[in-house]
Formats: sequence, structure tokens, C-alpha cells
Amino acid sequence: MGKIKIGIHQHVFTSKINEQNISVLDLAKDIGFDSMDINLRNTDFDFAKVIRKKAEKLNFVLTGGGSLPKGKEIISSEKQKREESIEYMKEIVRKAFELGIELYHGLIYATAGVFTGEGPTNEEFEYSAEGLKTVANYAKKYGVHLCLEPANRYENYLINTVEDALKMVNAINEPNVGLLLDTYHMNIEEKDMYKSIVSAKDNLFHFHVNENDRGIPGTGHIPWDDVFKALKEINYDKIVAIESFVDSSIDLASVVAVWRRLSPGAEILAKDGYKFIKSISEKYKLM
Ligand SMILES: [Mn+2]
Repeated sequence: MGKIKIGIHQHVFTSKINEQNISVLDLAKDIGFDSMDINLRNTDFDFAKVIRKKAEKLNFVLTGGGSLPKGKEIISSEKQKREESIEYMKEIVRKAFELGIELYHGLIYATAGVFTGEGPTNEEFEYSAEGLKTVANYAKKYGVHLCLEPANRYENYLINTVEDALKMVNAINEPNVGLLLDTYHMNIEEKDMYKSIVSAKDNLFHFHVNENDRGIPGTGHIPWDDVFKALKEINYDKIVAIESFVDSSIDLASVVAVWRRLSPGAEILAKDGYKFIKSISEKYKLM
């Protein structure tokens, strides 16, 4: 059995990596991280190769997050809008490829922050499955996998739970489509974190460790022992990435509803979070 890698989301440090702050990769490596989640939406296409080279030099694995923004509506009743969102996702796939990224994850099955005031319809579910199947087939040529991240009820209404997400994965039925689970969303939507994680089994491609308030992991009330016991149970050997939004830009903050500082600073969150995740991973013999 392999070992898990501990990663960190770039949002802990910045909403956009550019020439001025690309040293956040060195900082993360120095702390001990082996991986970083890159914001695929905000990364400039021209700068992707620079980030890729830097990551290769540091022997760093990159993954890519990119929730569907407003205006890109994969479950719209209008065909043209659905097609536009598919084209947008194809472009993100090409960008992931430029970055050397194999995982494109996030709230990608619907539009973040867009609601109808009602629950999802069968038609919306079908539109999402159909669109994602098209993108998944396109992504195969680039060696990119799609990871659906069930997100809480305040961020979308189509997929809130692991059960919803597994239904979607089965409906799409492509080998390069799986799940990203996140303890922050699960804490709101799941009754039993251990059972939910175990139910994802081999469909689990990526994992976000978030405290219940999205602050430093280990300082709140997420049942971490249940989480890591479950990861051990399914022999999870991929990446466990810390996600937070300490220094996020305002546009992103409004989608994830972060209105206060969640830790004394990015570096402290990264260091203390790493220490905690490493120690609990070792406790459950995951590394
Ligand atoms: Mn997440």
C-alpha cells in the first residue's frame, strides 16, 4: 500500500499565483507539503508553464480546483448556456494539462452560488451528467480526471451529499470521473463522516481537510479520528490537502462566505495544520 501525500490549497496563501508570489510553492515545500491545489480559474494560461516548471523542480504534485462561476451554467434549461459551460470546462482541462495537473476538482457539476429557490429537478441532474460526460471524454485525451466535490446547501442545490455525488458518478459512468470529499462540507451535510467516506471507496480521488470553521485543522470539532480511520479503512493513498481562505480575494470570499480572519495568518495555518495532519496520518499508519 502506498502512502498519502499532504497537500495545501493555494487559497491558504493567495487567490492567484503570479511572478511576485510564486515563492509560496517554496514556502509550502519547506514546511513539508508535497502537493498544492492550484486555482485553475485564476491562473493565467501563459503563466501555467512557469508554475509547472517550478513544481517539477520541487518534486511537487499539483492538482486543480475550479468551481463553475456565475455565467457558466451547465444545468441551465437553455442549450446555448449549457454548451458555453462545456466549452469553458474544456478550456480549464487544457489549462490543467499545461500545468501538468491530472485532477480537475470542485463544484463543477452546477454553478456555485446560483439557486432557483427549489430543489434540483431530474432534468437538471441529467443536464449535469450529460455535460460532465462530454467534458470527461474530452479530458481523457489530456490525461485529466474530474472530481466532483459535494458542496453544502448554501453553495449549491444539486449535489450536497456523498450519496448525491455517487449517483452522479454512476450516471456519468466514465473511469476518469470520481469524488473529492471535504470535511467542511461533510460536517454540514453528512450524518456520519466515517460511513460517508467509506461509501466513496475507490471513487475517492482527492480529499480536503478543513476545520469546521475553515480555520486551522485540529482546532475545531471535526471528528478527525473518524475521518482518518475511514481513510485507512479504504486504503486511501492519494492526497489529503488542507484548504482554507485566509488571504482570499473578496470575489472568492463571497462565494464561500468567509467574512472574518480564520487564523492568525497563512504561514501559521500552514505550519500548524501540517503538523496536525501529519501526526494523525501517522497515528492511522497512512504515511
Ligand atoms: Mn474543498
